[in-house]
Amino acid sequence: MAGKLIIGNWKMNTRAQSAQSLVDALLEQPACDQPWVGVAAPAVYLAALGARLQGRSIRLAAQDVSAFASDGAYTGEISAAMLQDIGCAYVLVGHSERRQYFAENNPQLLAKMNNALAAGIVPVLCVGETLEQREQGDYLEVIYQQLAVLAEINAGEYLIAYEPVWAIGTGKVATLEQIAEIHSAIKTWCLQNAKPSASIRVLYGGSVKAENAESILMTDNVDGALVGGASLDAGSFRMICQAA
Ligand code: G2H
Repeated sequence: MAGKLIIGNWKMNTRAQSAQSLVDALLEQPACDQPWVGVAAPAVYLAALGARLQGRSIRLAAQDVSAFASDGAYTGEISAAMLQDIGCAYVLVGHSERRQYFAENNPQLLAKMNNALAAGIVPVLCVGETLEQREQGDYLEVIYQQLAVLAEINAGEYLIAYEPVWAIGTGKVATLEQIAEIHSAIKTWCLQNAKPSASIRVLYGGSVKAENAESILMTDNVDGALVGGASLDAGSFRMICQAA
C-alpha cells in the first residue's frame, strides 16, 4: 500500500534517553526507516534526533512553530527557520490540543502555515470537530471554517490531518464511513476553495493503532495517518508503518 504517509505525534512524552531509544528502535525496522514515515518529537529533542536521523530515511517533524516570521524578542518561541535549521521536514499546525489549550485561531494558524512554507517545511494543518459539534450536526461547517486558512495560502505543499476531537486518545475511532465522508468533503472543499497544493493529501488521526491501521489506511481518500499514543511504542508503530 505504498504512498501512504505515517507521522507519529509523540506529544509531550519521552525524555532524552527514551526519545533516542525510540528512534533507534524505529531505525532498526525497515518498515519504519522510510521517507513516508515521520516522527513529531518534543521540540527540545528535535536537534539530537535530527543528528541521529542524518543519512536515514525517517523524516523529522515538529509539533508546533511560531506565528512570528522573523527572529526577535519572542521569549519561548521557536521559529520555522530554526526548525528548518535542524532538519525538520514537517510541522503540525493547529492540532486540536493547541486549539483547545492555547486558543489557537485561524489568523495565527495562517501565519504558522506561511512561516513553515517559507522555510521549506511542509505544514500539516489539523482539523476536526468535537463530540458536541458532531452531535449538533454542523461538523462539516466546523471543518470548513478550520480549512478556510488554506484559501489564504498562495503556494506550496501542505498536508491536512482530519482528527475528530472525540476520537483523540479516547480509544474511540471514527467509523470507516465517517472517515470516508469527511476526507471526501475536505478534498472537495479544497478543490473548490484552496489554492492548489501540489496534491491534496489528507491524513486520519484519532486512536489509530496496529489493529485498525490497515482498514483505515485502505479507506477512500485516506492518504496516511497521524498517530499519537501508538507511536510511543516501537512495535505498534512498526505495525502501522507496515500497513502503509
Ligand atoms: C490525535 C492523535 C495524534 P491519538 O491527536 O495526533 O493521537 O492517536 O493518541 O488519538
